[in-house]
Amino acid sequence: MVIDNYNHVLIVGMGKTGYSIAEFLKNKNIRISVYDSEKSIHDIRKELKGINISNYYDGLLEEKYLNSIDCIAVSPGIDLRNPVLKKAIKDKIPIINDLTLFFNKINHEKTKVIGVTGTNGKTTVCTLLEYLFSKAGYKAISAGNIGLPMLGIKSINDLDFIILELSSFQLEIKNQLTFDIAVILNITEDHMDRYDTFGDYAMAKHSILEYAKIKIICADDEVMKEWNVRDAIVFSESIKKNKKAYGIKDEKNKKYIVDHSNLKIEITNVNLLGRHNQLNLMAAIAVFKQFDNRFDEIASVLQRFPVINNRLEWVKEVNGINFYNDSKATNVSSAIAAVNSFEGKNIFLIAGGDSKRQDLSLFSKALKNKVRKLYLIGKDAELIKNTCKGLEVEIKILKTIKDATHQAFNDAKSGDIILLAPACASHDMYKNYIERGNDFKSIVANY
Ligand code: UMA
Ligand code: ADP
Repeated sequence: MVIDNYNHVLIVGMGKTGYSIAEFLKNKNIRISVYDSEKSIHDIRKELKGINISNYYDGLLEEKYLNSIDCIAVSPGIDLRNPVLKKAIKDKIPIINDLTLFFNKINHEKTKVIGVTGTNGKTTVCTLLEYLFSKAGYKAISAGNIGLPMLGIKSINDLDFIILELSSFQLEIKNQLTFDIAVILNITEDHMDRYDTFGDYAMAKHSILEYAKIKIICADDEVMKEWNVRDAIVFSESIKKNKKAYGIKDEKNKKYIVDHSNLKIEITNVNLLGRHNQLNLMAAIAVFKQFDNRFDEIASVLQRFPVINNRLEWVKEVNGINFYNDSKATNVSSAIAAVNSFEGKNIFLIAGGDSKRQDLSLFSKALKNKVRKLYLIGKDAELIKNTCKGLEVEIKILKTIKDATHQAFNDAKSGDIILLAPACASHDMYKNYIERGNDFKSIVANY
């Protein structure tokens, strides 16, 4: 796909991605029109800072906006099931995204591109990789779903590594993506409000592997097991016979990441809690090892890697009760991973929000014998309560996180854990999961 062959591009969605696409196209002698359902022309003009725009559209996306358009560039927030986009696909108007354009821009000889996807753990692994590469003396940056639009990376061809965090929304556009390494961490249910079936969601993730030079996947993942990916490097909680496998080894009360060569990296005292984070660490090590073998240094670098905000983040200990903020647990599987990280402890769990059409029965099953009390908030509190009826624990519905936290603090005793791991999106009560986490932290700060 060569963008210069097109005359008139319609950018759909003017958030971070839309602006970065306009910036990318501005000097290419291509007409640009823009659409955003919410934003006014005035707002968009202010952000575009003098970029020449042919037409501004808002409200509902209409077929007439496609007159004279020969390419549509969509933002990840745009649902491709929109009737106008479906019609455009039928009429063979190419639909591209920032990833398509990114591969137009990158000099692959100089800069290696690592793509990381999965339902959970993307930000953790991308941040970890950027940290590892940087500490090892490389120029590396992570971008994409993590927050910095990939087209916004500065001095792109000076970099040794670009680590792209990719959501299913970014991968669902057909692209011939030649990643130097593609990683899929796991595939469990999420974003079911954007997909007709779980299979559609999984296939979006699968597309990262199609043209990748090296593939790294989790051997324990039920969905990926079915795919029989050939020639993949795998990581797993148990050590596999496979020569290309990374596993965990327990030895004299210490924990190591090992492979079938001489690799042995101690991870006993890393700051990242839980078995899910051991998988994340393995994925990052498996990537790093493709380029660098200095593992003695890396082991000590790993020990210093800090917990990322809102991801199983320890907040405070009060009267022997420890508070953890996992506001980024926006789906069932990440909340389950959080609960499983405190084996043998009494957990007082705060959950709820918008459950995004997920299958909540898995959540209920996973909490059995682990959670002492469940405090539910938000839009789907009642729905979750009904699903968790069989749990035989006390379930309370509260209006706010503040009420839920106070209640949990009343109920918990020294040695217990109060955990915010909502299993749901936050937008029914907050702007995003960060605000939700900050709210929780500020409540706990007052204890
Ligand atoms: N809009 C429409 N019509 C719609 C939907 C949105 O016009 O039907 C407009 C909105 O009014 C808004 C703009 O589109 O002005 C927003 O576009 P966007 O939702 O694509 O958001 P961006 O600001 O471009 O941010 C996107 C990612 N957002 C989503 O995937 C929803 C960001 O991931 C990403 O960091 C950013 O690109 C840079 O690459 C966020 C996210 O929530 C953090 N991702 C999901 C997740 O992690 O679960 C996938
Ligand atoms: P993403 O960028 O994919 O959303 P994050 O690293 O931000 O991933 O983590 C999102 C949530 O998932 C957090 O609650 C975190 O504790 C949890 N998590 C991280 N890695 C995993 C994993 N491998 N499996 C399950 N949950 C995970």
